[in-house]
Amino acid sequence: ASILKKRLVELMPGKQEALTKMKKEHGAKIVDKVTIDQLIGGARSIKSMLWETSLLDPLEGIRFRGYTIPELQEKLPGYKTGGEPTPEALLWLLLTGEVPTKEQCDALTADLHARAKLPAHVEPMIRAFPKGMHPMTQLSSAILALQTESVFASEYAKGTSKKKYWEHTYEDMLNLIARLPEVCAIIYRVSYFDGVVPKYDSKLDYSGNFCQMLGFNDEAFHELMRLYIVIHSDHEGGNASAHTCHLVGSTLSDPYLSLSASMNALAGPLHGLANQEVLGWLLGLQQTLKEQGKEVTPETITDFAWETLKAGKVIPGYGHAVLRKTDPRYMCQRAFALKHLPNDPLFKLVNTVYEVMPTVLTEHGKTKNPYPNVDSHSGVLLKYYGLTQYDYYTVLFGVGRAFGVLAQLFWDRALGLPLERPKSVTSEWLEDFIKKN
Ligand code: CMX
Repeated sequence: ASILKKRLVELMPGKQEALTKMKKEHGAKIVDKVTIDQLIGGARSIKSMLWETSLLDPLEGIRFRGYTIPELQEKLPGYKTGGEPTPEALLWLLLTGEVPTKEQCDALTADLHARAKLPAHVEPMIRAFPKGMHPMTQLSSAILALQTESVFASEYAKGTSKKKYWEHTYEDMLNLIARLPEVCAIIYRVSYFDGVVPKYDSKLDYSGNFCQMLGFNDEAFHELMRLYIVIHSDHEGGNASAHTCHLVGSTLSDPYLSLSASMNALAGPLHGLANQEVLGWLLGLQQTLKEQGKEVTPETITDFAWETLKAGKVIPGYGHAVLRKTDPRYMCQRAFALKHLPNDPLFKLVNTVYEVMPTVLTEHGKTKNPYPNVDSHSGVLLKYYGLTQYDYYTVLFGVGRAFGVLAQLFWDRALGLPLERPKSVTSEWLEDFIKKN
């Protein structure tokens, strides 16, 4: 077995026992209450789910296994010394809670490369999709098509024991993560180019190979991709893509079925699709002002933002269901831009938007959080390096998100978490409840 699997085998009994003990000794303790507002309002902030890999604080932002993004950048091994943390290092951390050594990361890279070969039917299927099918639809469908290889599904059909679920999930998780780069590269090269995909290069790390298969050989872009995958991986359990994977997986649907469902949630404009919407909004802003013969200034941006709001639309990339301050995922992308592309005009535009938008949204008076989220910044960085096809951006978010939700799915099965089944009520039930209370 791989060194990662061995480490997990060592860690699992302790975690399982601790959870059983906690349930036995403290199971009846009350951690939260639910108001009617929350019941109608999308269950906002009700604590009702176990999620081990990360935790989100409304003001501080995300911590992965206790570490902030700057701490990950400092502590996790990079591809080169001092570089951005690698997704392999992050996966190790998410799964074990421990910071890996460079050797452990390299072993995981090699393991992923060894698992990367696609089953023969997947590439022809992607190539047969109609032109113009959204890349997220292609991604979700391709993940479903990969499901023919699910170890979990085939072992379950053979009658495997509950005690082995974690192991089958582990195999599916790594196979699936390993196969995403080629799937996504085929989607990209077929959707926007001649369909020729550069050869898989197992001498590179996960992100480096992924970038070169997409057609990008600039090492700075590879560094961006490492950081991009890491920061998009996990954002605790309640967001729609994470929760979907957890919910679908709780029926013992295998990791392929669960991740495909998760990607469908990510494809919504209020969630992951916002990153393509942001770039569309910025380019629309530039174009409109150009047509009107106006300069891009704080005043003209403010006017354009009000037009969007008055048209009954949201400002993409701003607001958040949990966060109440600027997203640290935005800040780390900003720091990357300041280091690598300080003079890029679109980066400057993003900065000016950041200067004015919180005031506009505060005046608008609806959103609880007038600050930018992760999606506000990612497109500008990708575009700078030549990845200009913005309806592809959410696919990259999806690759990142797979690392987080699958790591948690592993623990869902390792801890034997049950079928998820919250209680719903009708409005008549609520009216009756109100009369009595
Ligand atoms: N522009 C305009 N209005 C906004 C807004 C924005 N950026 N953010 C929130 N609002 C509005 C909401 O639409 C809501 O209006 P109604 O009362 O008319 O329905 C009101 O403010 C209150 O919303 P909220 O409690 O502040 O925010 P929610 O928790 O309901 O929603 C989110 C959170 C992210 C969906 C919302 O802020 C939004 O639509 N933002 C724009 C889309 C976006 O950037 N999504 C990406 C989020 C990150 C990710 O998942 O990738």
